[in-house]
Parts: sequence; structure tokens; C-alpha cells
Amino acid sequence: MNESAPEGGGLRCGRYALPLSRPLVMGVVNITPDSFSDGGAYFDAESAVERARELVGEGADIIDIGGESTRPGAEAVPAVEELKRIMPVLDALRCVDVPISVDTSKPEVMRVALAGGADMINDINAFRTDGALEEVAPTAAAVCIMHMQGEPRTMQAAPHYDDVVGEVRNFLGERAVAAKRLGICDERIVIDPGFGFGKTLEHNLRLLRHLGELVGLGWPVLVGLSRKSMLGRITGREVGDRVHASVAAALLAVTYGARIVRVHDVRATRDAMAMFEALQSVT
Ligand code: HH2
Repeated sequence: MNESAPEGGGLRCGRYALPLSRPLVMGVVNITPDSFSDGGAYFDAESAVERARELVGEGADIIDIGGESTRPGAEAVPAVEELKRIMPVLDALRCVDVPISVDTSKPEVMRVALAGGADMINDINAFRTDGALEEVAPTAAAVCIMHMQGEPRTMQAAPHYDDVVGEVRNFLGERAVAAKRLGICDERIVIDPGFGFGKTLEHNLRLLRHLGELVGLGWPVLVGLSRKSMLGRITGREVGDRVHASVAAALLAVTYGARIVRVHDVRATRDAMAMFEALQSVT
């Protein structure tokens, strides 16, 4: 079975075709009371929309909205509540000129969000829930396929791998092939190692250092390192004080081949990406 993708041009993302000739910045807006870094800050639709517009103004290429926290130990949210959180924000953001990604693992949420104009579905569960791939397949939306060992409530209890890079690579390759089997073309697929999702600090560092092995699969790699606890472990900083480490991590990730960085601090990350791009044109 072919588990590698051909070198593609851009990313087909709902209403948009995004060039991948430079790294893209995905700005995060969590419409939740309990997210690990911005929980509660944008829980009402109005402040979430305002925040998303602010991130677009700072240069976000994609906005990722989510209505359920995935931090270790977070409470599960029923689909109806998740939709109540995200749909007013998605409606209000349709006129903003960047693609809107919805961070969800529930097929019923995917269905309503896609009908409401979502350009991308970002699933931390890699579309493994029955019916998830079937919801996205007939649309034009992009899919972000993320690796996670276990499930959010318990994933950090005792993560174990014999070969973390090989296992994550194989998993992502298999899930991308499953997506392709349902008709989702290479240009709609993004893969993500899932930093912090059932991984120790050592696993995360190994994945970052060997990101090139995932890049070698051929699909664009997205990484989410922003403000995560691994940065706290390394720097000793609290979550609100991890912007410098987050920017450094995003820059390292694109240096190792990531094409999309999922971040909370768009302005600072964009500056780092500008430095990266400036060097790309120098021989
Ligand atoms: N990380 C989080 C959520 N969604 N999606 C992808 N593709 N990759 C990630 O690394 C990723 C993700 C966790 O971050 P955040 O959304 O800020 O927190 P919370 O899950 O607590 O809302």
C-alpha cells in the first residue's frame, strides 16, 4: 500500500487554495471555559470573534476554533454544547478572509460545521470515530490528521512507545491512506505528530528532532507546540509566560520541515516566520 504522498503544491482548504511555499500560521481561538492556556478568555461568542479578527490582523493564515478542551483530564463536552459554542463564531467569521478550521472529533459536530462553511476539520483523534471520515470526504474541506496515544483524560498517565518516531509515522501514514480511500485527495491532507498527546517530554523532543521523518511522508506537517507543558518543563515558565519558548519551538519546527504552525501568539510567530522566509531566498 502506498503510504507516502506525492510532492504537492498547495493545500486545498474549503473555499481556499493555500500556497505552502512559505510556512503558514494557524491562530488558535478556544471557545471553552477550561483550555490550558486561554480557557475562559474567549468563552462568549463576541470575544471569540473579536479575538479571531485580531489574530487575522496579526497575520494568521488560518483560524482554528474549538469548543472542547483536550488538555489532560479535561471534561468531555456533549456535541450539542460544542455546537452551541462554535457555530455562532463560525457564522460570524465566514466573512473574514481566511480559512476557518474547526477542532473537533465528533462526526455530528463535523457535519454541522461543514454545512456552516468550515474550511478544515482538525481532529486530534485522526478521524477514527465511526463516520468521521465519511462526513468530511464529500466536501472540499482539508483534514488535519493528528496522532494521539490513548485519550485526553488519561493519555499522560504512562505513555509508552518502542520507537516513537516510527510508530507516529506509521500511524499518520495509515490514517492518511484511510482518508484517501474515501476519496480525500493528497492536497486536502495535513498530518500532525500531536505534541503532548500521550507523550513524555522525551517523546516530544525526539519527534521534534526527527520531524523530517514525518515530512518525508509527503503530506504537509502541522505542529502545535504553542505554550504547551513541555515548554514549561524546559524553561520553568508558567503557561502565560511561554511566548518566547513557543516562538523558538515554532521556528525550530519549520526549520525541520513543518509547513503549518498552530499558535496562540500570532504576531510574535509571524516575525519569526519572516526571519525564516528571508533566509530561504538566500543561496
Ligand atoms: N493541540 C491542542 C488542541 N488541538 N490540534 C492539532 N492539530 N495539534 C495540536 O497540537 C493541538 C490541537 C491543545 O492546545 P489548545 O487548543 O490551546 O488547548 P485545549 O485543548 O486545552 O483547548
